[in-house]
Amino acid sequence: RREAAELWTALEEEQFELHYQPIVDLDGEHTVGVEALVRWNHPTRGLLGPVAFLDTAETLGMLPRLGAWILREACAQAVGWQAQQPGLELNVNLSASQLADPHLVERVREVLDDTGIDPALLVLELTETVALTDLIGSAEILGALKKLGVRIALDDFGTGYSSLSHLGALPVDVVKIDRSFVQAMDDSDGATVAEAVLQIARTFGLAPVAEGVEDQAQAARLRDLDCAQAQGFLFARPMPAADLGDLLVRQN
Ligand code: G
Ligand code: G
Ligand code: MN
Ligand code: NA
Repeated sequence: RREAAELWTALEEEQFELHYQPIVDLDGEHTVGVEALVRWNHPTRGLLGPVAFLDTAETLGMLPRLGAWILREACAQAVGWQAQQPGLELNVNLSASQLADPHLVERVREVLDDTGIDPALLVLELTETVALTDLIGSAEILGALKKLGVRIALDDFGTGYSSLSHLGALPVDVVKIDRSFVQAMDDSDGATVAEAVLQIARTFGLAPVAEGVEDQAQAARLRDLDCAQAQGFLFARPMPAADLGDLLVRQN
């Protein structure tokens, strides 16, 4: 109960902040996009990751509001970076309750209008378990979001029960290949599974982004499998906005 009160205060007093993790093209290892990842700058416990508070916030009904703040903050930040690096993409995670929020499309439209971000450069990430819980409802909402010009990514791809028929029913553009597949690539059975997951993505015309790439061997295998984009500690960890800004200046 104390944490509940603290979380509401955190929202009022804007104790949340966003870190950003680069998404790179595997050819040149250039940053082509960033994923916004929320942190709680707790007054006494320091900087907390989403695992420490996001489920509680969701249960308390704080997302959609927190989610709307995250989207607005990330878009405003990205517009600045895009002035330096045109075409830089921004990925923002959506939670289950945001997808269930009847005002979601309106909220996203407002943020697009207010920040002036090019919708084509915004990618909204949904975990496949969330997207597939209510397939018909999801397809409708994702369709409405896509009419705004944004793109949709299925996060943690391959870990849910994404039967192929379900995948075909959702208007999705990108799949984030779950890091469990990337890390399993170290042995030959795992590599075969990763290849199959990438093949499924291609069959549906979806652009794959490999997650959790931690070493050069994994990156090399992904290049061999024609995976164009990746994210992971090998390239960069999630970092504060100022550091990401420095990284972009160095690379441009
Ligand atoms: O680095 P990391 O610990 O930031 O993220 C852990 C998990 O929290 C990931 O599964 C990620 O998708 C989720 N997450 C991080 N930031 C956000 C956010 O802004 N909104 C939602 N809904 N989930 C997030
Ligand atoms: O939204 P999602 O579940 O994909 O969030 C990304 C999460 O993965 C964040 O918690 C981020 O810190 C974490 N992450 C990013 N790169 C790596 C990596 O190379 N290895 C591991 N173990 N985790 C990573
Ligand atoms: Mn994600
Ligand atoms: Na993920």
